[in-house]
Amino acid sequence: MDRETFHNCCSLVEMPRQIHQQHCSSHFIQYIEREIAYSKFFKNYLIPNQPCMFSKKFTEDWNCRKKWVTADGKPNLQRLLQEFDESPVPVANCSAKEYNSNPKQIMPFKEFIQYWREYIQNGHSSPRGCLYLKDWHMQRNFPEHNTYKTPIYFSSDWLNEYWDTIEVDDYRTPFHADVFRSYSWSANICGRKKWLLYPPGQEEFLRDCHGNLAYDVTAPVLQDKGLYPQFEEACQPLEIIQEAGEIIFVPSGWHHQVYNLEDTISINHNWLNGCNLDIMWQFLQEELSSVQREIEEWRDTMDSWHQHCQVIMKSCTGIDFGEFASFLKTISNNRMSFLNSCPRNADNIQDHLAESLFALGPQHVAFDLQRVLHIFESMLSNEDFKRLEPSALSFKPEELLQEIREAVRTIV
Ligand SMILES: O=C(O)CCC(=O)C(=O)O
Ligand SMILES: [Fe+2]
Repeated sequence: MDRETFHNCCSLVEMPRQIHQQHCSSHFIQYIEREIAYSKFFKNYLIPNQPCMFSKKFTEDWNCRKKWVTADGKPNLQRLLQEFDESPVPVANCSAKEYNSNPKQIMPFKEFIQYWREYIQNGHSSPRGCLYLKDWHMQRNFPEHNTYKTPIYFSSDWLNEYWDTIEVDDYRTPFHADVFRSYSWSANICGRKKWLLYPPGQEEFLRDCHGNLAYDVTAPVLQDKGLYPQFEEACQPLEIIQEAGEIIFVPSGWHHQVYNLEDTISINHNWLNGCNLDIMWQFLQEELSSVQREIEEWRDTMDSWHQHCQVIMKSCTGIDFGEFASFLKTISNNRMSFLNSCPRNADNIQDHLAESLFALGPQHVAFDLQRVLHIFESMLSNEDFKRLEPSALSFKPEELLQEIREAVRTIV
């Protein structure tokens, strides 16, 4: 990141961002034909939380694009079988609906490919329903396959784990926003998809009279005013066709529904960083409030009511306030270690992290620390955070806050 972008973006750090009621300002998605500077992507898409599409130039040297696709653009099932054979993979059944998603099972990759072959031969139907391979952490399990390379634009990735997933499907993904309100990028290895995208806030108009999100935003039932009282107020979604090789950037909190128009293989990745950390923190506070409303009636009869709210929140969203604090601690400690040591061999942090921080540059590290500091300050003044039992945290938040403040003071 360059100095100018850093200084412009740091003035945003203190500014409360209004992402919660965006309107459909344009019916077109910005198209990125060839390489642009990282700062440009940061300034024009990450910070303003705007979607864009990268051309197939950005994936043309990926191994999976060369090996997993036949000359006529179809999935190369033979080749995939050779590579993954008996590996267990998660498969969802999109003919069955459990709440707002589809039930999943684990099966050998081979068995899924056999199903898929039959499904294709049978004119895209099967007595077993419509199965699709989803959320498979392929890159994590087979790093030696060197399947693809994450573009630099998506490399400031604070979700410590690799959440690379690969999907093989030809159906519809129900209407949703991604986990923790993260960003996502999704590359089509082969096939085509249609995306319907709604800016953050529009989902409020797409709820039924009980407050549940629509499963399919194109279903005729949404016209029923009794069931979907606010549907008329929703804007038209951004409708995008994604071709083979293209990568879509889906910003934080943009709800989406996806159709596979052909037999498709795609690589999806969710990520978080200093640009959308405030959105995640806002989301976690809203999740906790909704749990609190849900069990309000027991508030006065239970001593550990607040602790229980945290437990329920963790089981619903996968994270509670204590873990969010640990997440921020890891991110800030890594950056402070990086700045304190010679960048090329920062011994306290993993090599690939040091490499990635080095590539993004010291201005980016400074930006990251400022953002963590800002959210940490907000968290420490949150009443529910103050109520956490000391045992919920593995460190003293005030001490860490001082350390980060000191680090930021020395670099700005
Ligand atoms: O490609 C798809 O089916 C969409 C996947 C998606 O939106 C997700 O996994 O969050
Ligand atoms: Fe998604």
